[in-house]
Amino acid sequence: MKKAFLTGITGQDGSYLTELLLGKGYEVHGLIRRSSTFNTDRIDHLYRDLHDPKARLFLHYGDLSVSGQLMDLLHSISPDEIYHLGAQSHVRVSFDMPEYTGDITGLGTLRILEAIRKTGIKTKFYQASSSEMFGAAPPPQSEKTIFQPRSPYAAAKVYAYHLAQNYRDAYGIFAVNGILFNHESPRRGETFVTRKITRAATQIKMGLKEKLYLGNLDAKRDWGYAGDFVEAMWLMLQQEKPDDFVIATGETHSVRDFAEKVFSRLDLDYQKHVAVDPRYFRPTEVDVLLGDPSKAKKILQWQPKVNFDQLIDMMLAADLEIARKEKTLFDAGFARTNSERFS
Ligand code: NAP
Ligand code: F7E
Repeated sequence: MKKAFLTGITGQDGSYLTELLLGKGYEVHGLIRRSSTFNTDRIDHLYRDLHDPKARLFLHYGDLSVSGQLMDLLHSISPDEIYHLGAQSHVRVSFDMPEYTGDITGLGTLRILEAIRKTGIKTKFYQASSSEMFGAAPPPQSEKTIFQPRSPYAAAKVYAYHLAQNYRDAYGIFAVNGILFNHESPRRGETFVTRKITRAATQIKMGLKEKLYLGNLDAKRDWGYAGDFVEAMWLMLQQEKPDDFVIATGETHSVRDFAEKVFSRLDLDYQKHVAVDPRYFRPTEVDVLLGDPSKAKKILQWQPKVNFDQLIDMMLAADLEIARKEKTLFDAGFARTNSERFS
């Protein structure tokens, strides 16, 4: 039985990847942070009591800021594959918390790579690199495009990208960079723009909210489905030689297009409900991301299965269900307030 170790297992991608790996018969170990509220919602459906002999998912407390403990964990688990997905992953927040973002998103990668080097375990390493690294570089962006990062998050990811390459060259570690463009799902964090829109639009539909405040409506992104993208991560670690790959759909849409489509699917006029709040603007913006995934198609034989419209339908169906439940609670007098959260 192959063993995998995941950082970021409680995040969007961690949950889909854990499903995939358990489905393939892996034993999965995940790093989780201690939190005063539960942070395992996305993987609770996969968890079996540890007393169950069939349990194959194991969670370990830890943090990407603590290197000694990462070393102990990797030494004792000795995984065949490491998927390093943990990060402070919000671009807007990285302007508010640049030092923390550098520590977790940048140095966090160094700590894992050093743990691999120092323990001498034989393993394969996946680095969650990002299309944000391309920043101001004109589209389409491929593995050959020069990075022009536009945020502390992107700068930290560029640092981590080069570390993965350096540890591959210097120490012969099987380390790959998956340069993933934006990928979304019903499990996307609620402060990323797609989910912010589908959550608010469905609440508006149920009469729980009137307005949705957004930032730059003209930004364009290459949005795919997270379930498809985690398959590409796994494929990268099944290759004979380590290499770096862009994973994208090859289509781009503006935030305005996304909002318009979502509201019209619900028979609502987005112009009536969407307002711009400059609070959500970024000091420097990435205007257009559009990936060229031809290398992944050729070498990994990977291509996305879920298209833009199907992704929207999937997210809307899930968020309508949540909004219906919220409406029931609201009508019964147990409502949570629908005030804006940070995003
Ligand atoms: P996400 O939902 O924000 O999940 C981030 C994960 O990192 C969570 O499990 C979080 O734990 C964990 N984490 C944060 N700080 C940590 C710390 N100090 N120590 C240990 N764990 C920590 O992100 P995602 O969308 O799944 O993305 C996965 C990875 O891919 C990230 O590295 C992200 O930067 C990168 N990426 C994402 C996209 C995308 O479009 N989704 C595209 C390219 C690259 P908690 O649950 O406790 O917060
Ligand atoms: O913003 C604009 C915003 O926060 C997308 C992360 O997973 O993908 C993600 O980063 C666009 C930006 O994602 C709002 O200005 C407008 O242009 O959903 P987002 P992101 O910044 O592209 C990359 C690939 C990652 O690696 C990251 O980890 O939408 N936008 N109005 C808004 N964005 C947000 N969050 N909130 C708004 O109200």
